[in-house]
Amino acid sequence: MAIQPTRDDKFSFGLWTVGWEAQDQFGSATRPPLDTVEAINRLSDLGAYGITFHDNDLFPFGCSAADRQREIDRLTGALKATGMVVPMVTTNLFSHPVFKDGGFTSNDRGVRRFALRKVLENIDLAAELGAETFVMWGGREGSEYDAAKDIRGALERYREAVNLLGDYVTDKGYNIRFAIEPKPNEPRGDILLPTLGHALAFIETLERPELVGINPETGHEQMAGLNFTHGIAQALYQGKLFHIDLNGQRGIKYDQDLVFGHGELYDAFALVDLLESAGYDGPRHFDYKPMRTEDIEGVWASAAA
Ligand code: 3MF
Ligand code: MG
Ligand code: MG
Repeated sequence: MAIQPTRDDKFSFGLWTVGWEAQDQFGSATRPPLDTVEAINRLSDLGAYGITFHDNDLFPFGCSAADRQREIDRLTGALKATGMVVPMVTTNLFSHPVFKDGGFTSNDRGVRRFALRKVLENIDLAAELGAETFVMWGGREGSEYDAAKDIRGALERYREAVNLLGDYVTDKGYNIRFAIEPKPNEPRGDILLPTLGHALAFIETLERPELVGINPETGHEQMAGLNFTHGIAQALYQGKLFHIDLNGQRGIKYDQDLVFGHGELYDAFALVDLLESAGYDGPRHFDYKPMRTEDIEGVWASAAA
């Protein structure tokens, strides 16, 4: 039996997933860049309802205001043509060398201020596009050596940053909530807020905890050897599952970002059972990487899977 997804299934994809050019630590890209409009059209044909992106998936870091606007216009044109929506937006605070020691927790005050500025600008864009969730993955908020960062100080800076963002959306009257995405390591040796448990505890220290939840990713919890489904159950129990990144992982190793269900199959089954029976009605968001050995047709086959 062929199963055809519909918009009611609320499947969404990061632009960076199907658009991944498949470069890794040891090898360069094996696929050419994928155009935003093409990505939206193909995902729409497959039955997805949403597309998500980092600011710099859409337009390059440091581009002119006119170039930025042109890419936004191309995006909104494709959304209008297909009926796709943008349920979530996120910020790239990890690719540019300036973020080598993090954004919100960089030891350099100038970088911390720049990171906040970049996020605020991107929140305005998220609001303009009608996104209701703003994800924050702190990929570079961490260290390799314990002496390299004062962790208590860094957490305080993290907290100040998220408090400021909460004030910002409140003052602006935006209908946006934040979702912190935990990950134990990679690219940093150790990342702050490494598991959903750490993130849930951190959220309670904030000035507006009601505005902040989590965006757990299947593989990230499994990288820490944890039971993802149990974690999601706790997030649901605490009313904090604001968004979810679905993918596949096989055991404790680097972040594999396999297709959902192509990792620990039984865990994937238990998770679907949980989400459906709990009545989770947020996006079913895929954050995976089509395998580096695939060409573009393989990319679309993996998205269909
Ligand atoms: C890395 C990730 C990220 C986050 C994204 C926020 C590049 O392992 O999972 O993807 O999901 O930055 O949405
Ligand atoms: Mg990942
Ligand atoms: Mg993710």
